[in-house]
Amino acid sequence: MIESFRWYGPNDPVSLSDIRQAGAKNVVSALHYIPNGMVWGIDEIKSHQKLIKKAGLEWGVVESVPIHEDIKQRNGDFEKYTKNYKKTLENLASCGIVTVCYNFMPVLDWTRTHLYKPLEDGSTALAFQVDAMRAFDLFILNRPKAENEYSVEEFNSAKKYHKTLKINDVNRLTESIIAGLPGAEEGYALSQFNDCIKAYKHLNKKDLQQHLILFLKDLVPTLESSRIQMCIHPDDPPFSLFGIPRVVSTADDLDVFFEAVPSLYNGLTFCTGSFGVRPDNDLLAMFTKHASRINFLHFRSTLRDQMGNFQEANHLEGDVDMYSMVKAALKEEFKRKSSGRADWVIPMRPDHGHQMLDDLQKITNPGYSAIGRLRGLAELRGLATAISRTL
Ligand code: DNO
Repeated sequence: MIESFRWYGPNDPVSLSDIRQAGAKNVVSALHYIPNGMVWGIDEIKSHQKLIKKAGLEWGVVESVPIHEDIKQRNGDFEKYTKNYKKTLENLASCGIVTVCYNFMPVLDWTRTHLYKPLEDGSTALAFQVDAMRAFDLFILNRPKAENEYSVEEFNSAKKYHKTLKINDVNRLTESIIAGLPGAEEGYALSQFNDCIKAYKHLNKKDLQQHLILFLKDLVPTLESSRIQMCIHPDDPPFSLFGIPRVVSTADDLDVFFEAVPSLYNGLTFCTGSFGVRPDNDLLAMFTKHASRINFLHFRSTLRDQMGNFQEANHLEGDVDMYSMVKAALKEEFKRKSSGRADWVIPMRPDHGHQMLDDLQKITNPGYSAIGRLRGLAELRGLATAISRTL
């Protein structure tokens, strides 16, 4: 695995020099300043690439080239945005960058209700609390007819939770959910948010699945000629929010997508933390089934409870059996190498570290502080080193 670290660009409080000291070789980055839907020009790509090279690192993975909402809804200017998307991919390939992560989550990218949940050891973690999400949906966003989607118990429990919130808590919760976490290319004001959700009112899961399939089918000739490995990121969290379907959450979702678009350039970002939130996802089985198209790894763990709440766990703790995942990844690399596949080394980044030590005093991108991820990377490196000795 190539040890990788995400970098949000020159404004990221975690510098390229920090990343180098963490021992990573590969940078995962994007041109976040380019509005969603616009073409990334070759000069812009090259100047970002140059910054990374100057620090002695390589820009190996793009995370993400975002998908415009018109493409997800397959209306409006989706043809123009698809054309622009292909151009961006060709430009990236011409600069030697061929691994591209993206997601197909409607409206919101990854979502949490709490960004700094205090843990017993004094660090903080990202967390998702179902009552908080439901309280936001029902009583803060006031989404029309949202109450029809919850059971009486769920409704009452959310109501009780909402009653405990002070105005500051309401603001913080709203911010956490809709303002856009780092890397989410869209952030919203409360007033816009209901409109964005409304746009999906007439789309069911099958429609959205079909939109994803049609988009990828359209991209495949470009992917194959430019040798671009598209790597879809799972939904985070892996279930529907605000009554809008999500289509990359389960083993079935992966089967439907990859059967419809079998090209190996239609690849997967295997994010153990995202898939791992669902107890019905057998991570190892999902990994093994689609291993040949897994071209990017997000290794992190989550800890869930019976109610559906979850929080980020230390990388080697929580519900993800990281030993099995690292072993599966190393085995896949070995298999690729033996069969002569040039892309046998898979980029892997530690994801979502806890905020800890000096970082507790700093302004950081939630989930992307330096020390927590450095700890994660170090633990994963140790695990991988030990396992590879046994293979
Ligand atoms: C969060 C990230 C996601 C991911 C996108 C991929 O930490 O894993 O924001 O980058 O969903 O498009």
